[in-house]
Amino acid sequence: MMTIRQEVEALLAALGVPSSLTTSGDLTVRTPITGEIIAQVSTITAEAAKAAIAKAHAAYLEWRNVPAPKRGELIRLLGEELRANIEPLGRLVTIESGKLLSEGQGEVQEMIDICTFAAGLSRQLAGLTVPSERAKHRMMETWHSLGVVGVISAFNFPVAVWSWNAALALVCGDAVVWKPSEKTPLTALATQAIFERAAKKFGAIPAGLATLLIGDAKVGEQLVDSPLIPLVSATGSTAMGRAVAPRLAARFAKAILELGGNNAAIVAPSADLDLTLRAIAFSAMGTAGQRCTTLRRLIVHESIYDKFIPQLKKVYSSVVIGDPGAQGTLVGPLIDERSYKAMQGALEEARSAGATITGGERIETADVEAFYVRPALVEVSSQTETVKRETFAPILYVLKYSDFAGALGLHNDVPQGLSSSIFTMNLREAELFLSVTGSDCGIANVNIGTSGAEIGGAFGGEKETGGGRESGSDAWKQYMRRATNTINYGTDLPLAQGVSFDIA
Ligand code: UN1
Repeated sequence: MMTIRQEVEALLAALGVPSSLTTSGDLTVRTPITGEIIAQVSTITAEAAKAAIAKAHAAYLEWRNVPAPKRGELIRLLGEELRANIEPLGRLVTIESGKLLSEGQGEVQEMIDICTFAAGLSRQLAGLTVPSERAKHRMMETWHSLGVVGVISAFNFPVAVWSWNAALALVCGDAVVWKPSEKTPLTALATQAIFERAAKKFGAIPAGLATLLIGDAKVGEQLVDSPLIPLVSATGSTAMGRAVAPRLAARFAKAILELGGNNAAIVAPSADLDLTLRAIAFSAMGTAGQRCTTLRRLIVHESIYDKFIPQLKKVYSSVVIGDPGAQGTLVGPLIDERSYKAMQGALEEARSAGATITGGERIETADVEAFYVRPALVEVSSQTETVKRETFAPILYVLKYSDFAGALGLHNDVPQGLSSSIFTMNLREAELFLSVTGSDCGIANVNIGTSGAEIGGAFGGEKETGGGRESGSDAWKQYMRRATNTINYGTDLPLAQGVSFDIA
């Protein structure tokens, strides 16, 4: 039987990552499945990162002259290459981040989908033509490429978040510099190898057009502070966003921030409880509670509480926890001990505030340093500071409501604003939830959970979630700069607003 390290070596070889990149180096990579060391990777110095950014900028200056539909061809080829590698890359995602096999493959599917989207988009980067108030004038807008886009990504979606940014940025004519989480450098190296194969099929691309920088926070700071990077897209905690955003603002750089979520679902009296149960199970326990879109708060009407919560407890106590690669497992490991401790700390706080807790205990694993936990259901009587904080672990706080306005009040009374759901068959409630006075989140759903968004929509949230939007809809506009052009094809020079300025 192959050890996990041998399997990783075989996967990296299949994905085209040279073994010299993963067998020696200062960064130790462990799998959360067993806690074993699976590779050693070299990190880059801040100085080398700076040089790489300059190279990416030079690549951008060339790439912006390539016609957009041609740039789209590179992304189409990237999608094809990803399609051919969905299994090994998906498996590597599972090993490095601990998510289920189907979730690992789903993540690669998300990459393929955004490539399809971006390839089509490369022929649709269109600006408006606007009626001019002046005779024989035409007014229009043109979208130009922006420059080098810095991408900072987190461990929980180690490759998809890069692809949302890179696929759009590259068709928009930008270059990309990527700093992945230090917990997931192998999937980043594999993605880079896949990109390079696509680039080779494409023909010549300027060196450094898509650059991977594996390193610590100092490398991230190079992206944040470089005058050559007009846009940084950063995914991670609100604390990270608080450090990054003011530095970007100080140099007038643009930011796409995708930070903490504290996503809630309202379960109304008319809800289809069977469907609701399945949706909640996936949103709250899927990916071991480590998605930014994970369901963290459940707001249940008092008339169905005593019927529904026991059903949910039953699911929580029977769900299979263990090796995410094994058939039947629904909950894999937490990423590391720090995450386990944060979970236990939050549960302890809730307990001392009088909460009733079901689950949350560590599942002991023989001989391995891994952190498997039973997802926790935490019944609370009010929204305490603990509930208002995002703990990146499978904790679902359960609150009771009596009237709809109260439920909406609880729903919005947290600092974060990423994703939200309502389970109801009542049209008025559903529409109110989606209206301006309803959910204050960037994502608001009816009769589906908070997690697992499709790439076609704009992805991101409000308040402390940071306000950024990635992926579908018109998110591409952030990766370009807009010029408004007015052309006079007449012989007169009428001024706007009827201003007169006659020099003769
Ligand atoms: C994240 O956790 O950072 O909607 C992204 C979802 C996924 C993306 C999550 N499509 O759950």
